[in-house]
Formats: sequence, C-alpha cells, structure tokens
Amino acid sequence: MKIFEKFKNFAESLKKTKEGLSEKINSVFGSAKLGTIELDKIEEALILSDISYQTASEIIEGVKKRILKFKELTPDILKSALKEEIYFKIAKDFPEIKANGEKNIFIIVGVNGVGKTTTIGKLGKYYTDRGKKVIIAACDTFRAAAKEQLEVWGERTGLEVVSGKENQDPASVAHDAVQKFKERDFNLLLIDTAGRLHNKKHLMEELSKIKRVASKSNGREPDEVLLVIDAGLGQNSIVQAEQFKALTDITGVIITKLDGSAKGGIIIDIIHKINLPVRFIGTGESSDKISEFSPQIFVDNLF
Ligand SMILES: Nc1nc2c(ncn2[C@@H]2O[C@H](COP(=O)(O)OP(=O)(O)O)[C@@H](O)[C@H]2O)c(=O)[nH]1
Ligand SMILES: [Mg+2]
Repeated sequence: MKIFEKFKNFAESLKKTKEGLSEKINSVFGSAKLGTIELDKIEEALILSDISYQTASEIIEGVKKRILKFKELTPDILKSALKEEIYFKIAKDFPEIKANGEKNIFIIVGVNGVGKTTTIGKLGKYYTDRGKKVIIAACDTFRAAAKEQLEVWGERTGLEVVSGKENQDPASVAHDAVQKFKERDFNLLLIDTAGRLHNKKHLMEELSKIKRVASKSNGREPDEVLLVIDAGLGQNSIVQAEQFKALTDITGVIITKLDGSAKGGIIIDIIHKINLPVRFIGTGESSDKISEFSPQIFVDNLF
C-alpha cells in the first residue's frame, strides 16, 4: 500500500500511454487463438506507441522465446510474456542516484521548454522534504524569464536561489552558488542551465565550464548530470538524448510531461537503447508532481 502511494502519480501519469497501447493491443488480445500474425500486429502497436523499431522487434523476439513452452496461446499468456520481456529490458542494475553524501551537486541539462526549471523546483522540494538543505543556481542567464521563474519556485518552496544578471556568464553564477554551497551547511546544489542545442559548440563549452567550477569546489566531478526530456516529443527525445550523450557525460534522465502524453514507450528506449537510468518522472506542473521511477510500476501500468 505504502509503495503504491509513493508511485501513485507515476501510475496515473501512464494513463494516456496505457490507453494508446491498450487500444492497439487489445484488438489483438481479443482473438481467442493467437499466432505469429498477432505477434506482428503487437510489434506494430509497440512501434506506433513510440518504441523504436529496433527495441520493438527485440521485445517480440524475446516474447517468442517466452511463449515457446505453451501449447496454446491465450491473451493472458501473451500479455504476461510481453510484460516480462519489457521488464527484463528496463530493470537494469544501475547505481543509485548520488544524493546521499554530505555535499552533492546536480547539473540539469536539456533543450528549451522540456521542463528543466520546473523540474529543479520540484526536485528542490522533493529533497527538502527528505531532510536535505537545498540551494539552486539559476545558470540559464540566456532566457530572461528563467531567473524569475526560479525565484518564484524558490519563494514557493522556501529554497535559496542564486541568480545573476541577464546574459551574465553562467559559469560565474555557478561560481557564486558553489561558494555559498561550500561555505554554508547546504547538502545539495541544483544547477539550472540554458538548453541551446542548436549551438552545440557553445553549449558544450558552457557545460564544461560549469562542470569545472563545480568540480573545483567539491574536489570531484558533479555527482549527477541529469538530462531532462519531454515525453510528448516521442522518438525525437531519443534523438536529443543521443545528442546530449555525445556532448557530455550524462548520468541519468528525467522524463517530464508524462501526464499529457501517450508516448511513455520512450522510457523503454532510454533505458534499453541509450543505456541511461531514468531517475524521475514529471507527472504534472505543480511542485509535488514528481515521482521516482519504478520498472515494476511502469510495466504493471502499460496494458
Ligand atoms: N503537464 C506537465 N507540464 C510540465 C511538466 N514539467 C514542466 N512542465 C511545463 O512545461 C513548460 C516548460 O517548462 P520549463 O521548466 O520552463 O522548461 P525549460 O525551458 O526546460 O526550463 C512549463 O509550462 C511547465 O509548467 C510536467 O511534468 N507535466
Ligand atoms: Mg528554464
């Protein structure tokens, strides 16, 4: 019961993905006797639900192996084989998120509009609720509104926000924030960034500069570089993840806007194909609409 409570928002936010998948898959499950033709249709349904072709065909190959031992195939057998196979693809043994030290630094990256600043506000609250003292660095100095947006979040959730002037060097804002983080008894520093992927060289320089500043103060690389992606962008998000991974060391992914999207299937690709852990799920716009990710809850709420 308690476990379910913790992931309640997550389960609810999978509603649209579930509806989309179920609609396509239930017609196949509807036939009393099932065979290989139905498996092809299920593969098609997976692809239509924003799972990549490659991953979808791997899932179906795995399902075929799982159902070999059954003489007659029923919808229930097929459904649980599908669930098991997807679970097997996403329940990887990633290390825990590094938020357990005295002092941890997270950098949040991602393209414009995916939900970075909102997610930082939510994470600030999430970790404050769990006893951490959190400080936020508003290093998106490119977008004028980003600073105000974070300050509003800060006021709302009682978090300290360090911000600079418009167009100030993001690394110098990071430097000021890191200074405060170091001198006072903060446990977690969350660094917001600007997401200009169309200017790759600039973005890469900006990120490595922020990383350098953060590394210097903590004596090690930032603990997490978390990529935020928008579930609504479907397979385009997978492309973004590949691009960011090529630019910098990403340690994990946060998927936002799952509440408004039927494209939850991308979660499977992020983990299986891109090989990154999904750390959190954004399930709405308000400060408590964030959930940890659970592979079990995910598959249980897919069909
Ligand atoms: N429905 C929903 N909206 C979200 C979520 N996360 C962010 N948003 C909205 O997405 C929009 C862009 O968010 P913002 O944090 O400014 O994106 P940024 O440019 O990456 O910093 C805002 O309107 C947010 O309220 C989410 O999990 N669910
Ligand atoms: Mg922002």
